[in-house]
Amino acid sequence: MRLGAATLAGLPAAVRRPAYDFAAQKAGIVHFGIGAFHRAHQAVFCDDVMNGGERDWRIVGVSLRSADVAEQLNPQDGLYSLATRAGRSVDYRVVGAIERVLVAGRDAEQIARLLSAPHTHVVTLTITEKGYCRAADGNLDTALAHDGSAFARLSQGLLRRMRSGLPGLTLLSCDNLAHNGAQLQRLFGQYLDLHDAALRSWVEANCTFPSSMVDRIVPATTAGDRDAAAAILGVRDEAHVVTEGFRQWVIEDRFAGSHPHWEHHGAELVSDVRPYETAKLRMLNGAHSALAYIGLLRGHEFVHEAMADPGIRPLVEHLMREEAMPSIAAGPRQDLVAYADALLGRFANTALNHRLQQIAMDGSQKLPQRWLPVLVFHQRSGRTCPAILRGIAAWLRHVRGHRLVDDPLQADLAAAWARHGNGAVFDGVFGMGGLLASEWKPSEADRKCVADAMRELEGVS
Ligand code: CS2
Repeated sequence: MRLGAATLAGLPAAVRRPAYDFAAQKAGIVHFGIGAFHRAHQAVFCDDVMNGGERDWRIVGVSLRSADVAEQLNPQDGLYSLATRAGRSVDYRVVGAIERVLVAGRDAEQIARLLSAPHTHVVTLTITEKGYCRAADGNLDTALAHDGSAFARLSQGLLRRMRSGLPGLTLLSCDNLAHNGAQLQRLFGQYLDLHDAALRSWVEANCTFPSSMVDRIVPATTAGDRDAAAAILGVRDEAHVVTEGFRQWVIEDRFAGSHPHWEHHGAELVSDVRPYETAKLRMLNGAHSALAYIGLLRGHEFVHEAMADPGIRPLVEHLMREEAMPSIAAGPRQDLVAYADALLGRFANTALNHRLQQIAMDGSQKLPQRWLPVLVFHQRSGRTCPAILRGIAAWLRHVRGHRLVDDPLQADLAAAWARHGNGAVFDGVFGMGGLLASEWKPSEADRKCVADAMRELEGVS
């Protein structure tokens, strides 16, 4: 037996479920990139909104790569369970916010129809860093923005919307990118420049691209998690998601039309998201990446295990408090010391089993916003960042390819290793003309620090 509309009533009483008639709600949102993160974050906010009485804010999800999530959710009427784990307690609820899942490469017509429907007001995106089709110089890589990409689907749907004389949409990026709204606007704009100048002008005049900071730790669901859920629910849930208690969503208040009142359910609407996204990228995500690469080299599997390693934790604290924190201009309501304390507590959550390997993927896309701006900040006053530099050394070791490397630049990174070898790979990647060349110009002290760390990590890998 599978979770679905027909089995919902039979679930144990302790499992919370939608208090609204989910099947009667229209979809007001189209979401691109319907992974576990979306199901544990934005979809839950929408579920809360509808539990609170607002109507027609269901979501149609679009998968950009495989049909896996469609196969998990569609036979379950879009229903899935969410396990929130804190210490020894686990809370289960069923979320009714997702109507169904389409697949970008297969359902182009349906996606275009939805994007041009009068009841659609908002498009949200969690397409990961690489979904933005950026080339090394930050501009659009036209080869990546192929026909099945989010940009292609969006432009097709928005063209129809423009022709129907409907109002524009709010296009809301929920990815871990600095200035994610502005980046989406710029890159999608470059895509439209190449394809349809009239549509580009219409989008500029009618759509908005608010930035947002999203935060919730969501480990990839395992077979064991699904079995544990089945034991509680009494039915199988192939779309089950596991998460932590904490959640945060800070959204720039710039909507093109109506939107769900997420702000009545814990989200914050602000005029400037930058201090929040900077703190999150540099303190949370920056520390995560260091934990991942150093932790994997030291033989750990999960974040909480790496946090318990006395050879890692002080370094992570140093990265957060001494390197990232001073580089952030905090907003008026932000307490960065309390933020660091809370993050260390969240990372230590032994109930989550958050795999380091999950964080380690796509490093070439993540590090530029997590570590490099911090290095640039300190470079201005001649300081180095030993913790980040150790992270860089561990990342370089990681992408050498002796273990599983999942990164769109994997082949280029392997080539950099082959060309430069141990002694020069750092300069080959971060120096002038390198794959991750940036404003950061490594000093002699930086080089020595990375070289020492690479030698030392060689011993443990
Ligand atoms: C992580 C993030 O996988 C990663 O790179 O750093 O997914 C992190 O767990 C989330 O951003 C937390 O909100």
